[in-house]
Formats: sequence, C-alpha cells, structure tokens
Amino acid sequence: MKDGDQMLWGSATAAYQCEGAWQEDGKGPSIWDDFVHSDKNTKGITADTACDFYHHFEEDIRMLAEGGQNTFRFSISWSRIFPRDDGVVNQAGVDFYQHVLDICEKYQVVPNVTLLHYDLPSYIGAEGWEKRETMAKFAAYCKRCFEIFGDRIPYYATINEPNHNSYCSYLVGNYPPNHVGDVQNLVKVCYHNMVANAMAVREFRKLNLNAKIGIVNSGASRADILKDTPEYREAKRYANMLFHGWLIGAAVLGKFPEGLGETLHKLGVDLSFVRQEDLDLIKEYTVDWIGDNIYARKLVKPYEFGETQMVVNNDPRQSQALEGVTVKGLFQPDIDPTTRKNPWGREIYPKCGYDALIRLRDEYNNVPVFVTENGHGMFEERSESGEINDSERIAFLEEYLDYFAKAKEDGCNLQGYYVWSTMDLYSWINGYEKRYGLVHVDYANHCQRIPKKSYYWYRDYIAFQKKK
Ligand code: BGP
Repeated sequence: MKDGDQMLWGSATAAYQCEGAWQEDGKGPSIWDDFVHSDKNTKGITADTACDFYHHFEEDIRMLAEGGQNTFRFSISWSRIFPRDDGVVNQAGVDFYQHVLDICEKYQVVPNVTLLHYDLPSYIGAEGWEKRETMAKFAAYCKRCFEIFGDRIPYYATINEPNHNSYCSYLVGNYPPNHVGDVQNLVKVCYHNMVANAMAVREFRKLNLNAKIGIVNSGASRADILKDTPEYREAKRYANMLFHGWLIGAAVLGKFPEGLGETLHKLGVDLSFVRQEDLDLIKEYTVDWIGDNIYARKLVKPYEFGETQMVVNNDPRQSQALEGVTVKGLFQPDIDPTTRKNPWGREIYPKCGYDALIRLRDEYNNVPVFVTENGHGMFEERSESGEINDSERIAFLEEYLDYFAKAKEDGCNLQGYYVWSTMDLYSWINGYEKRYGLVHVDYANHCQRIPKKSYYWYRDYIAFQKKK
C-alpha cells in the first residue's frame, strides 16, 4: 500500500472496553455499567477495570507510536464528561481526554475519535434511542465536544456501528436494552441514529473546524451470496438495504435506499415517526468520511423459514451456529463450509475487505474511507519464556491488508487503517477470553503490557509500506 498520499496506520479501542475507572473522578454510569451490574449479565463479567487504559494511556500511546503507528482511534465516554443530565461538565473527565490528546501530540499520533461507541449515559437510558429527544441531546453533547476539543481532533466519528448496535440491542437482545425480536423499535432506533448523526454534523459544520467528520459502519459494507441466481441476488439486495444501506446511504448520499420504506411497510413496521424535516436534515448534512469495521462476510441466501432474528456467536461452544440476520420473507444467513473460521465460528474471508471498499467506490461516490477496525479474536497463552506468538493473527492481518492494498490500487479512496485492537480489552458479551490486541494485557498482574509478535510484525509492515 503506497504511503506517499499520507495513509494513516494505527489501531483502535473504545472507551467502555478499555478505560475502566468506571466510578473515578466524577464519571457517571453508562447503560453498559448498568447492564453489567444487573442480573441480565449472566456471566457476571464487567469492564469496571477493563485493561485500565485510564491509568495506562501514556504507556499505551507511547507503545503505539514506538510500534510505528501514526494514528489512534479511541472513543469518548459521554457520561465521563457529562455525568448528569444537567449539561454541567465534569472537568476531570475533560482533563483526561485532553491528556490523551497531549500524549498523542507528543508522539505525533493522529487521533481519530468516536463520540459514541455504544455507552449512552444512564440518564439517557438503554431505551434512549427510541425517543426523539435523544437526537437533540446527542447533538448537544457533540457540539460541546467540538467546542472543547476543537481541531485538536482532526477526525471525529459521530456513532460507532449504529446498525450492529441496534440489531444487537433490539433483535438479538445481547446488548442493552436487551429486547428480542423487537423490529418496530429496531427500525425507529436506526432512524433516530441517522437523524442524530445529521444533527451532529450540522453542529460540526457551524464551527468550521479544521477537522473532518464521519460515521462508522459495521460489517464490511456489503452482503454476499454463494450462488448467482436472481433469487440470491434479490436476497443480497435486501440484506444490503436493511443492514448497511440505511446507514451509508443516509450518511454519505443524504438519503435512505430506494424501496426501504416500502419494504419496511411490508414487514409491518409503522413508520409514522418519520418526518419530512428529518429527511431534509439528512439530505443536507452528510459526512466527510465513512469508517468500515471489517471482520467477515455477511453471507445471505433466499428466505426459507423462521422468524426475523439475528444470531451472534460469542461462545466458542456454539461456534457451529449459523451467524447472521434472518428477515422473514426476504433473506436468511448462509454459510460456506469450505472457508476458515475463528474459534467463535466467524468466517475468515480476506476478500470481503476488497469487496466492501470497492462497493464504497462504486455506489457511494468513492467516499473517503477508513478501515476503522480489522482484527482477529483468539484464545492466547504466553509461552514459558513469556512471549505471545500470535502468528495466526499476523497471517490474518497480512491477508486482509493485501486485499485493502488492492482496493486502493483499484481506485478506492482508502485513507487509513486501524487494527482492532491496540491492546487486549473487554469484548462485548464475551469478556476477556477472546483477545484481539497487538499488545497483551496481563489482567492478573496489574494489567501489565507485553507486545505480541503481531505488534512487531505490524511495526515492520508499516515501515516497509512507508519506504515503498
Ligand atoms: C465491533 C465493535 C468493537 C469490537 C469488535 C469485536 O463490532 O465496534 O467494539 O468489540 O466488534 O467484537 P467482539 O469483541 O464481539 O468479537
């Protein structure tokens, strides 16, 4: 991948998954704090301490920079800087993020900051996105962040994965508010997320900062099929529309995909919450860039049976279960028995990265894109000499990166790439047994950091790309 055009190379985290310090320095609780401390959390695992980024951030950013990376993706915890619903800032929370930015500056690391990565404040509530008023509250929170941090942050993202988050929260029920099969609210929440995104972009534009704003999509922006028949192509069209299209379409093109309203009507969704003024806002306030979190393919096939639902594998004992979304009457998940899978049954399919980026090139005006997450979850052990030999992760990254490079060569507007994750951290629902980091965290030993083999490999890979 050529670096002459300032390609950014880094890795990513999210506040709830890494910070810990859940009650420190005036931080208010988030809906994830509430959820993990409730009896709905059957595993009893929390991110109260997580990998303790709150107390290790200097070391983490220094290591990231020494690993050749020149960008760091992290998120701001809304309830750390606004602990209550009164708009009064918690200065200690702001200071924490200013210090993180200071350290980024010190090491010449470009911050890419997500304003909401799932952890709504408790006062907004786990069902907050069902209400219209949350859109204005989110935009007001973003506005305050733009004013406070200004162009110290050159890349802002409004929301991480509104699609995956709404599907998990309202279809699977594994994220708060844990509704199962609640299609009506799922659609409403998706819609409110996209109007809120436009409202935040409007606030951003008013300030005329020397910065860019984006939003982050989940799941490699493109559904795929194993057979090229009219029925399969139709299943793919619906899957793209209902999973990625409403997000990327609204954010990048300023409109929801054609046929979306009609399709939702047919599914029995009452769309009376849609207002013309919202659609006008979406049309006017589009993003500067899109983030794509790329892990695996979303394989679909024509609908055969079953209710509308989504299955996510986060338990290795169930790794043979078929992951994905079924929409009654339209499509259901498919599986390719010939491809490799990780221990949780998630497909390893590097070409999905190429296909996703080419779709953004061809169908979304070649929008500037960051691969905001790409990584490999593994069980890991330290060797007797204390090293972490994660060659499997290196092979994964190498193969995916080859396809991203090819997409860039083929004209896709790829501007940056982030490995998920900077260091080991909390995995939503799964907890700590699934590790993604370039740096190992010894949770039993004061969260000591130990670079893995992949950390050194990534450092050399970046150096090689820069020399090219
Ligand atoms: C994405 C999220 C990340 C991260 C990643 C890995 O959807 O944006 O926050 O968690 O997935 O997911 P998991 O830990 O469930 O394997």
